[in-house]
Parts: sequence; C-alpha cells; structure tokens
Amino acid sequence: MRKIFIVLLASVLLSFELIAQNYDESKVPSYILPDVLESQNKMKIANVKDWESIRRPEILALFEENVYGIMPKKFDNSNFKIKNENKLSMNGKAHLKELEISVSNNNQTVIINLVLFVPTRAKKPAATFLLINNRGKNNTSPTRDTISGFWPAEQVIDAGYAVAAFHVNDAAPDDKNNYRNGVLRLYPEQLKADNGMKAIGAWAWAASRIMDYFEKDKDVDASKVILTGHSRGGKASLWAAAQDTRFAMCVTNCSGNTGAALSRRRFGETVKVINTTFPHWFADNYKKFNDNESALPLDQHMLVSLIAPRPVYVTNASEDLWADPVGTFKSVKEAEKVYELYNVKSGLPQSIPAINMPFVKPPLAYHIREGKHDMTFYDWAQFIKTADLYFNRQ
Ligand code: GTR
Repeated sequence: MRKIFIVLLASVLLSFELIAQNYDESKVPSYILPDVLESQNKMKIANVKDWESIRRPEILALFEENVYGIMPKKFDNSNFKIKNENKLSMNGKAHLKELEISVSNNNQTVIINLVLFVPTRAKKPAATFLLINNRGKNNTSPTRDTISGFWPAEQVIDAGYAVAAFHVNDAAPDDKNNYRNGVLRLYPEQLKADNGMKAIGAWAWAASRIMDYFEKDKDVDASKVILTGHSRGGKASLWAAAQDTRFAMCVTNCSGNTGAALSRRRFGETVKVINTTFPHWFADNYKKFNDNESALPLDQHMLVSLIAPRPVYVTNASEDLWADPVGTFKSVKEAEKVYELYNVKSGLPQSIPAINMPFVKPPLAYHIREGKHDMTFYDWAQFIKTADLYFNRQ
C-alpha cells in the first residue's frame, strides 16, 4: 500500500515537474554566458558608439527572434478619452484621471484602461510610476476601496510622484486559450510567425502606448517614467524598457525566469517549465531552448544591459527560490559592463546582499526582501529611494 502511494506521489510530482527542479547551488550546471560586449561576428565592443550602433540592436533582435517575439512599431491611429476625473481624490492629495487609450490597426481596436493619480501638492509635471498590473484589478482600484502593497498609490503620492497602472488583460488576457483577444487582433501576422509576439510582448507593447499618452499629458513628466512590474509583469517591464528608451527607469520585482534571472543556471524555474506552463507568453521559437539553454545566443543579463545607462531596480524575496535570487543578482552584476561603457559606475557589492539590506543607489539597485514572492510597501519604499536619488529629489 505504502509503495503504491509513493509511486503515485512520484508520478504526480513528475508530471507537474515538481521534483525535476533544482534548488541546490552545488547542482547548478557549469555554463558560459554569452559575452554582452562581443558581437556575433566576434568584434569586441569597447565604446558607446559601437554598443549603440552594433551590439545593442543585435541583442534586441536576438531577444525578438528567440524569446519575446517581434515588437510591432506601427499602428493606424490612437486616441485617448477621459472616462472619469476627480480633482480631489485621496482627500484632496491627488487628481484622479481614468482614461481609455484606444489603438487601432488592421480595422481592429484595442482599449487599454489607465488609472492615473497625480499629486496635487507636488510640482508638475510629475515623475510617474507606471505599474503593469498582472494581479486582480482591485489592486489598482481608482476608488481606493482596496489598498495593498502591490500598488500603494497613497505611499507613492505622498512621496511626490504620480502613480499609474494598466491591467495586462486589457492588452492580452493572461490565459493560453484567450491571449489572442487583445493587441494581437491588431497584428494577426504575429500569430502565424514562429517569432511572433504573444502575451508578454503585448503587455510590453501596451506600456509603450501608455507612454505615448504620457507624452501628451501636461501633468506627467514623460521623461521621468519609472516602469514597474512584478513577476510576469516584471518580465514585461524589462522587455518594454529594453525596447522603448523613453522609459527613464525600470523596476523588475521578483521577475525570475525569462525576467532578470540567468536561464543557464537552471535553478528553480527553467525555460522548459515556463514554456510548458505558460505557452502563451513567449514566441514559439523560445520552445527550441527547452532543456537546451546553452544553445541560446543570449541570456538575461543581456536584457538588463539593454536598459543601460538608465537605472534598473531588481528584487528578489528570500522564500522565492523559484525565481533564483543568486542567478538574478549575477545577471545584474554582468550588466555592469555596459553601464561602464557609459561611465556610469555601479556600486553593487560583489555578491548578493544580505536579506533586507537594500542597495538603492542607481544605476543598478537591488534587494532581497525577507518573505514570499510578492510586491510590498517595503519594496516600493526602496524603489522610491532610487528614483529620488536618480531624479535628485531627496
Ligand atoms: C509563476 C511563474 C513565474 C512568475 C509567477 C508570477 O507561476 O512560474 O515565472 O511569472 O508565476 O507571475 O507570479
């Protein structure tokens, strides 16, 4: 009886890939990371000009082709409409605007809803945190009936920043049977291509459409937008900030596999697991690297590098080994090379900082918070410190 139970348990765990994951540092395979500063035809990149004209476009194209899919740049038109406004929300501390941003292409229209609070007392136009919300819409409620650390709008307003959010499902429902029902209706050719974008590409695309709107709103300082995302939203915030240099800073919270963590370490979540559990996130081409990370012409340190010289804030949580904190920190350290090209000095320590010891100084900020996979008031307090330092607001 006991034997049958064990066999059954093992097969259940195996089918969910629960026992295939490695959480043991000594079992991390040896690997060689692609050199972020060597082009595909073996040219050494030693200055900003070669980085921006040769290697950076090459790496962007590699991520499009192999991981996130093509990022469409064109559309027929876009409009925005204020649906609701309250100049005295949060007891007069903030001016609320609820907007519909509609974008059309291929005779199809997608509507992305935006919630935006602008501080009434701070100077305007205001630096703005924009969250890609991958959790319940109640987290970014305009009425503030729910207050959570996931999007602590009051805390951000009190710090003198505007705070905005859109929900991923407006751009591409986070569901393998339904993700086509959003931005992808505008780009049907993407669905047929092996390098076509899927949900995470669509979320990143939507962040850029919000930026188009910010450029027109005189209350928002579009040159000071901090794109923020947690976990799957943090994968999208990195990809969007890599693509769209209008984002001044990026926060990628617990983004893990195919976010900030190195894929080649195969620690916690792997490429195969993510592609199997979430077949609707990445381009079909990415599946070629299931259990075959060493064949990738890139790794995630190169995604962080694409954001240089702009600041990136990367986090982990102590109980979230699934997202590989050590591999995340190593990835950020590797990206330092590209910041150095710009003469922007990273002060990150050599190895991962202790739990709850945030390193907030831009350009590369990092902390590992005690606790679970989440985004909290504590995390946001650190993001604000980095933004304050970067924008000289302390
Ligand atoms: C997990 C997934 C992670 C991360 C997370 C989240 O199930 O494996 O890559 O994206 O979901 O978004 O919270």
